[in-house]
Amino acid sequence: MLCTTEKKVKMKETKQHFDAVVVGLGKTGISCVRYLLSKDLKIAVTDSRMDPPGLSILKTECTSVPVFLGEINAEILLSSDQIILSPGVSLNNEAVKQAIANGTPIFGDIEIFCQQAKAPIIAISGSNGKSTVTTLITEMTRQAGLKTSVGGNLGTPALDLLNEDIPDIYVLELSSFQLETTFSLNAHASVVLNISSDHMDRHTNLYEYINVKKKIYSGNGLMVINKDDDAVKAMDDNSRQSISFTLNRPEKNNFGTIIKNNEVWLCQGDNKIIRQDELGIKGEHNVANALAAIALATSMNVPFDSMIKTLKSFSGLEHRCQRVARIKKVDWFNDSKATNIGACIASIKSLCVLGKIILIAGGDSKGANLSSLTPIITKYVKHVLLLGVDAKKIANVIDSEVTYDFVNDMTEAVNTANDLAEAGEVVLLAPACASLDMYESYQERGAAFVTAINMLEAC
Ligand code: UMA
Ligand code: ADP
Repeated sequence: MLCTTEKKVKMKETKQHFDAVVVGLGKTGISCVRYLLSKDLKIAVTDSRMDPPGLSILKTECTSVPVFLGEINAEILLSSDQIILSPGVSLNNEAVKQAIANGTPIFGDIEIFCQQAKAPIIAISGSNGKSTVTTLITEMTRQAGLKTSVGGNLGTPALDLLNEDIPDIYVLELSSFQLETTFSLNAHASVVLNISSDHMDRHTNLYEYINVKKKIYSGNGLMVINKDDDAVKAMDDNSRQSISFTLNRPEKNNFGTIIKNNEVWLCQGDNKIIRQDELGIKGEHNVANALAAIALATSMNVPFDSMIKTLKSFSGLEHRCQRVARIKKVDWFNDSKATNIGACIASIKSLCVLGKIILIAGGDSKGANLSSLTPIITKYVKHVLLLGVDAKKIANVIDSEVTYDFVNDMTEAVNTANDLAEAGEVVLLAPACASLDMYESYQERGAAFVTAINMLEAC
């Protein structure tokens, strides 16, 4: 059931009254509209954009639904029994704040999903690695013969999953924005992979961001805890069933790594599972991701054979530390999805073994404190090419011994990197920032990088 339909709101001047108002007309908004209409509810939609992405679908599929565009319409929010908020809209939006003050229930699509789901949920959050772990656990469970439905922040809006046959398991990638408006999650197993400063333009401070992430552990399911991350470790609850992973030697029954005869093994306690060099995904951060996925998979009794097959065959998602070219003995890597400092640092750390790095960075830093980039850039980066709105902010944290240039666009970044790079070096796009100041998405930014490289190769 949706939240209470008890009318907490006296209708204001507007003559309309709605059972629910959907705020935001992106992917989530459209999935909410479809779901609510299937329940015969009288709904409206509002979006601050004049031409939101879901408008044409709404106009063709749901002609009877009134839409209020150009601002989030406070009057409409106050004329509704409940508000379904898209993840892209902040709880600090003025109209939303008025509705909260008015006592109108506000929640997101994941809340509705949690109330309706009829199969166990595995829930994944964290600043970095969510999509990688979500994909790994999905593949592992499918490899073991389970019927797995996957969605959330990764792509398919959660409510769309309810249109499919009931699976054995739902795997949900959940962002802090989605967790903020979720109250009934009781996952079979869940994990916060790590915490790094991100989305500081939406959350008041890191403490608030951490507390929102912690909501993924609500309920009484298995807590999977990253012992190497202090903020996550502090979320552990002794009264609950929990299992940990670490890049160090693990405690009995928990997951970690051990070195035997110069080989690094991923293991449970002392039991070896797979050698690090057999993993399809590379870099230390991906060892942590693999261990997290293994820990989650054990909660569904997935046999180690199925996990190992997946870990060998899965070589990573597009735009995540992907080698896209090798030109004159220089390797070019696309990590456009490195949209915060934690991801950028992980990326540099995993590629520095190949050679000195020419880093392409910049975009919208989302209010993050970038100072932790300084030592890693000093140690491993030869030159930085900076673009986007926060280019200067990054320049301010680069030590004087590392050189940098500002560039206007990706083509200029790639051309300059090509002039500077010498054999044995690496050119890495790992922006530490979101792409939305210059591109539609991180995918479009990654594609622009690859296109510019292809132009080089063609010359
Ligand atoms: N927006 C407005 N006005 C509005 C509503 C939205 O300007 O009235 C803006 C938002 O500020 C945002 C953009 O529109 O920049 C998209 O917001 P949305 O809520 O409409 O997004 P959806 O299309 O519904 O997509 C959302 C997730 N987007 C966000 O959280 C911003 C998608 O995650 C997710 O795949 C999808 O739901 C399905 O669950 C994307 C994302 O960038 C990949 N997530 C962030 C991240 O990974 O860092 C959290
Ligand atoms: P998310 O969905 O959380 O953005 P992804 O799996 O898409 O995470 O990975 C995005 C980027 O984050 C990767 O390209 C890599 O640079 C970095 N990354 C992935 N896993 C980790 C991790 N466990 N710790 C730190 N950085 C990571």
